[in-house]
Amino acid sequence: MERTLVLVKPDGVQRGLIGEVISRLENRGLRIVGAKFLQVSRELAETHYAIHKGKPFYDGLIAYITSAPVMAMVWEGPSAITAVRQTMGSTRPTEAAPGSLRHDFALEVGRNLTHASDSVENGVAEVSLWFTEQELVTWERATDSWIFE
Ligand code: D4T
Repeated sequence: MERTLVLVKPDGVQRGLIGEVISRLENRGLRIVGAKFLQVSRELAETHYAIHKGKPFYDGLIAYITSAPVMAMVWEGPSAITAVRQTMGSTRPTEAAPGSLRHDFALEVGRNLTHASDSVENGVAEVSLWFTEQELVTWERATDSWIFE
């Protein structure tokens, strides 16, 4: 079982797409583990995007993610990293597969609606950056055996 951090970024929140993102992940069969709605601090934004420091789009990225509240969530499931990134679509919305969230709801890389962890290791690191252990719920869903093999 893998865990991934999912963010509905400020554009997704402002456009009323939190429910759409949650629905797609629920429909896919992934299981929610934690969720919170928050205004991202500059400090959290800089830690989360530390790998991009120095890149031309870095300042815009920090301004974007701190511009309005985000919905932060943790989702789990078998191959959750790959499955969630597939549901989101490629980082650049014009390269995202038809049917993916970014294809269906976005146009520009700097307004690409969502974030999802890109590896198992980054999933672990990002979940512990955004959530405390107490904020995560370990539970069994009544439908688990019909979705998880
Ligand atoms: P996030 O982290 O937002 O889910 O995006 P990805 O994991 O899909 O992609 P990323 O780390 O390569 O990029 C992080 C973030 O930076 C923005 N970005 C990226 C941008 O504004 N211009 C660019 O050229 C790139 C590569 C979009 C996502």
